[in-house]
Amino acid sequence: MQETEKIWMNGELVDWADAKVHVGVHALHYGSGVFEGVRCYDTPKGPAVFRLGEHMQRLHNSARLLYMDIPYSAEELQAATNEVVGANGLAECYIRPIAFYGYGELGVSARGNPVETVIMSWPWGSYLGEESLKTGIRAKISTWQRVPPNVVPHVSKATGVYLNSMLAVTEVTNAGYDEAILLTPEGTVADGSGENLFVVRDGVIYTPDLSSGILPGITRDTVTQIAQDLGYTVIEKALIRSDLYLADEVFMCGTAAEVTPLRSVDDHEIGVGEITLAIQSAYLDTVRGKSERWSQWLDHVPQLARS
Ligand code: PPE
Repeated sequence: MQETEKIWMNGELVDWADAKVHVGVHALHYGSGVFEGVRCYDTPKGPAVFRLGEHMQRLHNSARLLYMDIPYSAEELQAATNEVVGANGLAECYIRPIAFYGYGELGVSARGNPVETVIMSWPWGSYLGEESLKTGIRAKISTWQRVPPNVVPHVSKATGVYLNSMLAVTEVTNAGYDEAILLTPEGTVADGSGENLFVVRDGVIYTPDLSSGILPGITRDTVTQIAQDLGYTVIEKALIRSDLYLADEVFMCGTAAEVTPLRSVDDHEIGVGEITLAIQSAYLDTVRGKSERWSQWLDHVPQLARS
């Protein structure tokens, strides 16, 4: 990870090297944190954070599912994001807000522990490699299933939930593939280790519905709106693995992964399709402020604004 100058920690900017916690923090032992992944892109009017309000609202929703009160409102966290991104002065960066149970009482119950709130930002290029955006990646279905809703609320972007993704991606990358796809215990398609998933068949776009063990992705919502605007029908429904093998196109999307084509799934060749590439190009134009149509999704960083 590429270091930057400042990190916003509990209300103030601290030097990168000083943003530390004690080894006794609750979250380290029990995975009791919630986080976000947000991107800031360079636009003609200067750097802008994409859908920042929605990300901070989701952070609060994630916390609520863990009975956690973040001591800063979504609006305060938006202002804090501008502060740290402005201080680091990068035109494009990845932003990682995280709130977690800190140091106080050790034991499974989180009661008695303060909630620590941190926002980091650093340069993070293509998640699955620069080439992957054009040529696509090779995905494999993991033998690990997505955590079901009555085991851990996967709707919460909680740190502990990511052990599930870590196992899946480790398994398939060890086997020589680029990314994992997880199925639910019922056998329907959930998502990637860090992305939502879309399938194209006969010109219609499908994506697993929100009851399929998925995170309600902000990019998933962006892609749906952009695709509909381009004239495509987007249907949310339960998908099974053969829907992936027989698809004309499959792609994954997420803040980090943006819109990445899957050129094969479990060695079934699919190839990179034109609907995927059209959506990818509209997505990248949107986040970089090249299309006025979606300018309401861009939060310009005041400190870095260009006229
Ligand atoms: N599903 C999962 C499991 C997931 O982790 C992400 C984001 C998404 C869907 C897409 O959500 P959204 O970013 O709102 O469109 N994964 C984040 C973290 C990746 C990581 O390796 O860390 C991200 O993309 O920032």
